Amino acid sequence: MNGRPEDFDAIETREWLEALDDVIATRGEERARFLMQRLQDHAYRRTVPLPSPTTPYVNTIPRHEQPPFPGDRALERRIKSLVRWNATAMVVRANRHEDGIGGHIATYASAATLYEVGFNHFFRGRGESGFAGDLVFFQGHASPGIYARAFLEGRLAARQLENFRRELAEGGGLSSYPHPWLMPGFWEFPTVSMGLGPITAIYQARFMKYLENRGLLAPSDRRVWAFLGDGECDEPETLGALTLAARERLDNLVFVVNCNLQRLDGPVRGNGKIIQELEAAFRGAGWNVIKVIWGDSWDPLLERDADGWLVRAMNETLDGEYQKYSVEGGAYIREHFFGKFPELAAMVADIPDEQMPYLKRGGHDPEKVYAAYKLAAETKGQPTVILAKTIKGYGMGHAGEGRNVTHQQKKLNEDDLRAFRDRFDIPVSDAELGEAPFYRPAEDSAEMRYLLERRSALGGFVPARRAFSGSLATPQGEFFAEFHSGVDREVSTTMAFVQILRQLLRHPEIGPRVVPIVPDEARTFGMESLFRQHGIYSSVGQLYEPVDSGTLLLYKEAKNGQILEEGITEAGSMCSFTAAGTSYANHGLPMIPFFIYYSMFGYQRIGDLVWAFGDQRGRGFLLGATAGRTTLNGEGLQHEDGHSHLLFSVVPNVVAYDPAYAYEIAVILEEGLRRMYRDHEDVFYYLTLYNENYRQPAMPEGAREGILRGLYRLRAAEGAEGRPRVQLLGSGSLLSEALRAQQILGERFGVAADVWSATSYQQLRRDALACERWNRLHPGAEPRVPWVTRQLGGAPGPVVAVSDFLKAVPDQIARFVPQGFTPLGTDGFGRSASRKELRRFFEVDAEHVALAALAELARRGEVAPPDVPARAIAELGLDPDRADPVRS
Ligand SMILES: Cc1ncc(C[n+]2csc(CCOP(=O)(O)OP(=O)(O)O)c2C)c(N)n1
Ligand SMILES: [Mg+2]
Repeated sequence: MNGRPEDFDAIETREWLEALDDVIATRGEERARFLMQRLQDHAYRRTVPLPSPTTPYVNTIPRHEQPPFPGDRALERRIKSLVRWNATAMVVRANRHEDGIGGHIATYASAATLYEVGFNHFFRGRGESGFAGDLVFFQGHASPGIYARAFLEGRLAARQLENFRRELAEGGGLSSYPHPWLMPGFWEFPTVSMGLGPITAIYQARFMKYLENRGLLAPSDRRVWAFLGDGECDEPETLGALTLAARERLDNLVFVVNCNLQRLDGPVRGNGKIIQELEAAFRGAGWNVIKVIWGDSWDPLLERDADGWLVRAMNETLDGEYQKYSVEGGAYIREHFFGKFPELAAMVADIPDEQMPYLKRGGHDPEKVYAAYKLAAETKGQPTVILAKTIKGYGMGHAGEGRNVTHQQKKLNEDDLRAFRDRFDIPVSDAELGEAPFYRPAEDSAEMRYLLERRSALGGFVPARRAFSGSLATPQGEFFAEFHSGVDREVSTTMAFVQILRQLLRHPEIGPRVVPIVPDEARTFGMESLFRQHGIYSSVGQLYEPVDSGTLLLYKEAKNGQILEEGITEAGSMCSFTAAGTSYANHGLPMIPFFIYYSMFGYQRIGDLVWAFGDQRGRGFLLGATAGRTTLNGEGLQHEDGHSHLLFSVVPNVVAYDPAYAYEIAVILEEGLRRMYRDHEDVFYYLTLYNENYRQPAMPEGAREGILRGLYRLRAAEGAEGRPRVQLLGSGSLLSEALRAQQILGERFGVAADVWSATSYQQLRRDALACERWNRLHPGAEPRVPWVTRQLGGAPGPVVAVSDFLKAVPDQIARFVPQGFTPLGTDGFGRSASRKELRRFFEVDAEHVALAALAELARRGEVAPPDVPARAIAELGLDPDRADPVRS
């Protein structure tokens, strides 16, 4: 195990070790460390492979360095037992109410001590301001324990516990997992999608330092605690940002990994050792690693282990074997663990079999856990991970302790409950036992007073979510006027957006609250000039002279830099967006993040983080730049985004726009700022931005409402009288193709076309569905008419819509357009080609728009079928036998 070679000369080994002991004793630890480092360097130069990145499989903190435990062990055990009981009863009762409703007992059962030590001694509440305290990320599946504690604290009623996982039951219930959307006064961080909690926690800790370094938040010793599972560590997000945490010296961050050696199906590393593997990963990334493997009953054995037999057995035993020990009796442990070496067997000869199982694991020993937390809290300049070894389903006995099926065990029979009650000494009588009743001691009992006193000393209950109620004076009217008047030069919507962002950054009140976030793409979007002016945030400032120091566009890093230039990590950037977008709730400090990225690498790549952002009521603007399947010249299949609008349409509180012009962007941003930062709406915005340059016209009179609702008439047909008529809808860059089609139709086919800007099919559809629902539920009342129907219903002729997205995007409104609807879009894989070629290939250019309009008119007999469409195909140079782009 651990690639450890055999010791074939024990005497020589002992001499080396004694020499080191001697140095420690006479010259101190510092000198010993120096010698070890020299030895290591020397070995490296002699090409001796470096020693393993792991330390022995024992606690990082030896007993003699353990601080005294400041709490009342007996009372804390009692409280913990009651929490265990209520958590279990809650899950068991829920499943009696409704079979299959689910819930988890085993996760919390393994983590109870890890949480209780935190609750009694470390987690700081929000304090009087309501916005201080620690940010604690709870493992999603441990929620029953967190609810059970809140019940003891008097924050949740028995009725709510009764309705665990039945939120729609009368009197309200409790959500399965941490969801701020569902329990906004309680949960702060959605963690249940594995991996999102840990990576978000890292960026929350980093953002706290950012706020402090920018002078927006007073420096404090507030901490971020993230509790996660050992199985969860297989998610790439969990370990993906570890180096950032170390690089940023996030000593305000503590990870606690509950290493119960199991995940859902079975062992996490049956053939290996998850704690050692994680130790290597975290240590290699630069974290302070604290292993809490063994409980105090092992200490005397370890202290007698002068020749290292015990540690060797610990090192060599696999997790699969450790799991087996947790379900087998003492005789088995004696034979298979202590029986590995005769010297080891001799050490435990006087321990009877029945005592063996009480050789506890470290994560179940409050003193060991306390020591680890204290050391973590005192560590400077580094984040800390605590790797705590536990048993999954601890206390569940035959019903599940340490078994592979334990994760999903949610039904305990009376015998199981009795064993549980007896083990944890719960005052529930035999007669009541079958009911699995909740139990809360009297208000003036010693345990209740202790529990409440501890929480009050630590600043209040955890978790508790608050939302800042003050408003930001967001800019309105005048501020945006300059963007309404059009631009004479040809510019892209990306450039227009950056111009608005620049002005927002200069705004006296909200400027400092703006947080531009970009994953290594600022030059692509023309944002590099912001570097010099606003600085790129760096916790250490700039320690080198930048290569471009003499230029205007210098790459300036600064300790108070405002821009979060995240490097190539959309997931990390999304986490920064999350930290900034929830700052109003976590710190009482509303921040305005603008996360601008390559739209293809947005939802498609990090959709689950976007979903979680919605859940936690985050606020801010996501900007999918270089949008469109055809507008992005040359980049091809993996870069050309033709579907993010479909993906974003699924998030209930996102407001998504596909604007074409600078003034549309200005109107949308003004409204977004108002809704989120003045009126506290829990929404966030997604806007697509394009890189095609064209003239930005002035805003037409009265367009504002339509821009926001998703559709307005941009240019009416001229000389429509007596001619066939069509309605053309265009979005984003492709609005210009609709305008060109208007011209083609008028000049070459005698057809009059009105052109509309469709800024948001998502908003149009939501409004239409809301009207439809209301009408269904109010049969006698005056029916409500959706905006889209009000706009297009009376407009003459068929409707053709074109966008740089899948046909399914405009198709969202088809049902609400009475006169028929033809969507054109970019279904299919992108191609490396020019804009013009791509638009022809995907059949979204003006010529195809014109053809679609004529085909629809011909079908209705308003132009001569089949002559007119056939003439269009021939005259406009369209190839009818070209392969369908969706299949080629
Ligand atoms: C992304 C994601 N995939 C799968 C799941 C389903 N799931 C829930 S808990 C679990 C096992 C968790 O194991 P571990 O992280 O070791 O936590 P433990 O319960 O053992 O403490 C799985 C697979 C999930 N919640 N999220
Ligand atoms: Mg686990």
